[in-house]
Amino acid sequence: MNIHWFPGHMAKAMREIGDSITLVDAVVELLDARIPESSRNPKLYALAGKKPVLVILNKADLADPGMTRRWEAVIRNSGTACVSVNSEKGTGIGRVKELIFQSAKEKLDREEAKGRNRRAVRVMVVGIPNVGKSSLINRLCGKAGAPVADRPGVTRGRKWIRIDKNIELLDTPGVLPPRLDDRQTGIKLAWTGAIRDSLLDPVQLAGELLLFMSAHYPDPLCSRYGLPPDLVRELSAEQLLNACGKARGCLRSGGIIDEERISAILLDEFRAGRLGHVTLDFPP
Ligand SMILES: Nc1nc2c(ncn2[C@@H]2O[C@H](COP(=O)(O)OP(=O)(O)OP(=O)(O)O)[C@@H](O)[C@H]2O)c(=O)[nH]1
Ligand SMILES: [Mg+2]
Repeated sequence: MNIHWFPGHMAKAMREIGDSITLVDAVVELLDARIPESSRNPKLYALAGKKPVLVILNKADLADPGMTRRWEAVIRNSGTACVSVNSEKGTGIGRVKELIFQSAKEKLDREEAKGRNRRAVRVMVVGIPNVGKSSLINRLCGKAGAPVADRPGVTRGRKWIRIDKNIELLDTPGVLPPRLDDRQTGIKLAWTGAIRDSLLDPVQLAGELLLFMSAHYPDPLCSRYGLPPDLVRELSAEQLLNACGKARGCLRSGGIIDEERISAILLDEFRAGRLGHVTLDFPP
């Protein structure tokens, strides 16, 4: 299973983010709460330089709540502000605004002490494809979000959106290239929908997902597909796929399991959270 991210795309994406970072006070890095390690791009910190990076764990509704608490602690202990949210429903958005405001408060206080007018904190949102950047931006804006007049010095027509009197947001989110350097990372990105299925073999993906689920989250899998809880850990990927296929009636003529169909169903159900609250990256 090989996944390629073209080096040219990578360089261009990083350059675009680098250009925008010079315009903001802080960067909001959106991670997928199910894969806080696999969805982060360590190169971002070099680009951000001394600017604060705030980590938001999005899609927390799909992740294992106990694991999310542990990840928040790990990230905070590393000196980075962190909060978990559900950008689809809007849960946790108030806390995001507080963190953004806090991140640059000292800098703005210093500017004001030097006699400059008080201004809003400027931020941009970055994250891998499909992590929920647009959803978060929409939630932050709510109804109050209104475009801010073009600011002198902002080239290439980039617009600012006023979130409230304290925060302005650069309207274009930065799409960070996902890290595909290691196979396990690539698979987790595919399971969560960050990279397109067409790049990978869905039957292999679903089979490996079943092995992961049976090892770490057997209960929701067993209850949904009627698998035997005492035996599920012993089953191979193929046996698990077959059992799930049978449970769903995914059969071809002759009673052979339709592996493509059950694989697509399993991946869809996982992504929609129907296989339970699952975290794929374990905190150190
Ligand atoms: N369950 C859940 N789904 C979410 C959440 N946030 C976003 N989504 C869903 O995730 C999908 C991608 O969301 P977007 O906001 O379009 O993600 P994006 O990062 O802007 O994606 P690109 O622009 O394609 O890179 C959509 O189907 C959203 O409804 C969340 O907190 N929980
Ligand atoms: Mg988007």
